[in-house]
Amino acid sequence: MPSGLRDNNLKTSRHPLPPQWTLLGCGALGGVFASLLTLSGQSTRVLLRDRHRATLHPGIDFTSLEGHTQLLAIERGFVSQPGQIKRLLVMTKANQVVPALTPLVGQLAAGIPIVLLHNGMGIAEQVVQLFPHNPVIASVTSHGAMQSGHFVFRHTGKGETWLGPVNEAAKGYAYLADELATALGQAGWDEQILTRQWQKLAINCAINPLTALYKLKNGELAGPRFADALQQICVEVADVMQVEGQAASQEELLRRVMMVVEMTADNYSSMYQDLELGRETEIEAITGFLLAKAAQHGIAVPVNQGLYQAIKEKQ
Ligand code: KPL
Repeated sequence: MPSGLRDNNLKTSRHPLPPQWTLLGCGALGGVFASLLTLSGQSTRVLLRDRHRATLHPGIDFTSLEGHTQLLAIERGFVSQPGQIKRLLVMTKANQVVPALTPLVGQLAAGIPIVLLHNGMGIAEQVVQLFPHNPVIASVTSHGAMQSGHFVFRHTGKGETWLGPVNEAAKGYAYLADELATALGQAGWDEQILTRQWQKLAINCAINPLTALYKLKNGELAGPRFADALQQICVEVADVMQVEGQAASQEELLRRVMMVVEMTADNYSSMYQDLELGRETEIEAITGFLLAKAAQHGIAVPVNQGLYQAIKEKQ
């Protein structure tokens, strides 16, 4: 179908077996991933909180990167009656991961993989404590997504997605990346996922607080006005990464940040959107995590500290 056209025929698929993917959290990125998985033929269900039981669910209104809008029938379930889960993809905000997963303690058979996809760090370790018998997998993505209404999602940027093991039980689950790749175009498995998490943390420390505080699109961080701040943020993150055993140069981090600024120039960061909508931001899991690590090692991170404080005051 040519771009910009709307296809109003509800796409349905009947799967007698439990869905391959159960998604917990259906915000902008969760909605886009659910849509892409469904379109790739992988049966997908979104698990919602029980307070959404009364809300209408006509399906997902999904607009692709090419501007093609269609209605997708996606099964929904509720956390109190999760049904059979084969693999769980958790796409809530960082601060919601543990509260959203807690009702599922005792409901997931040992061996069912839990894939975590959120900004920030420090959450996966808590999930391992909650689910000691399940493979826990961390992931990072640079796909862009927007939500413009109830179950209305737009894919705004094609990016990379990487998965890797958090605990021993998760080794050997690389095939999950292959399955996601068929939906996302690319997805890889990396045993050193921690390094990629740190690199993504640097990007989020740089882009999210600045765009949220100054009410800017990501692309507006390019140019001289924010050059010093971005550089300083990367110097501080690189300092902490080094003592955490992660090889990192501030030039490399800054190069990655500027690449994302350019690639997502037209997007509003998630922290900008959260502040605008009066929602709790992910500042604790992003800059808060960096500050906690810096404090443990006695490293000064004044620029990140200032941004953290400023976001906390606003939210
Ligand atoms: O992850 C993001 C976010 O907004 O949370 C970036 C990479 C900054 C893209 O907007």
